[in-house]
Amino acid sequence: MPTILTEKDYPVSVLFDFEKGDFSPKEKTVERHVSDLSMMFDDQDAVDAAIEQGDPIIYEIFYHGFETSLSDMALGVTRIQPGKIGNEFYMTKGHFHAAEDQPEIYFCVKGNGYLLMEAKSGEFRAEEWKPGVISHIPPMWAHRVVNIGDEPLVFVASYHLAAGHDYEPVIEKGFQKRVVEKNGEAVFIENEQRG
Ligand code: S6P
Ligand code: ZN
Repeated sequence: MPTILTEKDYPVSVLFDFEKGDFSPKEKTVERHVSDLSMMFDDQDAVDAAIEQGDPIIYEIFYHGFETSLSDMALGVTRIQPGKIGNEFYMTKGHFHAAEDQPEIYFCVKGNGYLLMEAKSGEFRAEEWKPGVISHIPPMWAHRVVNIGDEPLVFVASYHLAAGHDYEPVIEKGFQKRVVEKNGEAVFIENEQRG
């Protein structure tokens, strides 16, 4: 174990902006547009139309790695825009962690929606989200967030970089349920991809 501090072993703080749902300084920003999630939505005609109309941003992720000599605790803030593809609400791609023993903490700071979680063994959970809800995602659960509101939904994530991402199972089969608008309400419907 090293006992001498190196340059990266010193404390770091960043400032969160509650209005914007962003923080600074950050190391990296990733934008996900409709075209990055094209296979995730049910209505492929609506996907094509949205891409033709300028391929809008569905969400952005702001990152800070906080890597030290001995640890890799990371901060990710995700800001999901309000909107739908067809009648399906904007959402994150969703993923399992590549390292099966890695959990994560999500903290909803702005907006309304759902955290969907699904285990490979078939269990499904949906947590209703409003500002202030903090959710623990245990290892082995895929996780996706859906924005059902009229404003951006913003959440803070804390996880280890070693967790990694496994998107393949979600690309292939989606989650068990989709969140769609029906008569002005957000409702859950079965994902027909599951057959
Ligand atoms: C990382 C963490 C989040 C997501 C982000 C975007 O483990 O769960 O930072 O990466 O919310 O979601 P996705 O599914 O596109 O990676
Ligand atoms: Zn994750």
